Amino acid sequence: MSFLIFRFLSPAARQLERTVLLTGFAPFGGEAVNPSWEAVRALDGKRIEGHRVVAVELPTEFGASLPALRTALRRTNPRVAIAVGLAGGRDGISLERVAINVIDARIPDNAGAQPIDEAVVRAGPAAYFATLPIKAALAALQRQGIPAHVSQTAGTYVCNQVFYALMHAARRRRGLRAGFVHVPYLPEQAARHAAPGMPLDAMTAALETLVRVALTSKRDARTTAGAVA
Ligand code: PCA
Repeated sequence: MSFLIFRFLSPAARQLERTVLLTGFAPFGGEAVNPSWEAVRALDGKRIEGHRVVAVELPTEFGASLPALRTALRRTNPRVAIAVGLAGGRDGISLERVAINVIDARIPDNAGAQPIDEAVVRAGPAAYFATLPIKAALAALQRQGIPAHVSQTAGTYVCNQVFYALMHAARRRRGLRAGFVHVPYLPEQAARHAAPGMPLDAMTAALETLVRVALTSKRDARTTAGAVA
């Protein structure tokens, strides 16, 4: 469908266009920027494997992030949905494997809320696995020379909450592949924190690769990316 025709379609007809939803987060914890949103925003409107990328910024708030996520899912009805957040201090791209049904906030969110040991979904299962082909994505990123690893925890803050809620919603959406990616600090943030960093264009390239792999690989690769401890 050409872009021109697309512009004149009703919202319902637009949903027929195949889309990929990417979300990033607003800055939090005293940082001026959140690289997750900067990287996702750079891909907004891009076509990848015949799908249009829609980028949405989520508030870094326990309360407001979930309605924003649900609205974005309803509006875009995506084939692939990847939520992205900042994990300052980590080295490289973290392909998250598992979302857990717990919130334990180390710092208050942007609205001042600091829930401790609460469920994301009351009576929900303890955890969900990402349905993205994370091993195939890892191999593709390694071929591209972008540092990446499979992570066994997305933490217990707003990112894990959104990841869990995304997977909870995905179980009722057939054909949707979903998951979560943490990105490290940008170089200027990394310098301030004496921590690892990554240039924005490498993050954006990594996300584009992940979307491409998610849209094209039927099954995940069978290679180990496990951890002993
Ligand atoms: N990182 C935080 C929340 C928002 C973000 O970008 C997290 O890892 O929970």
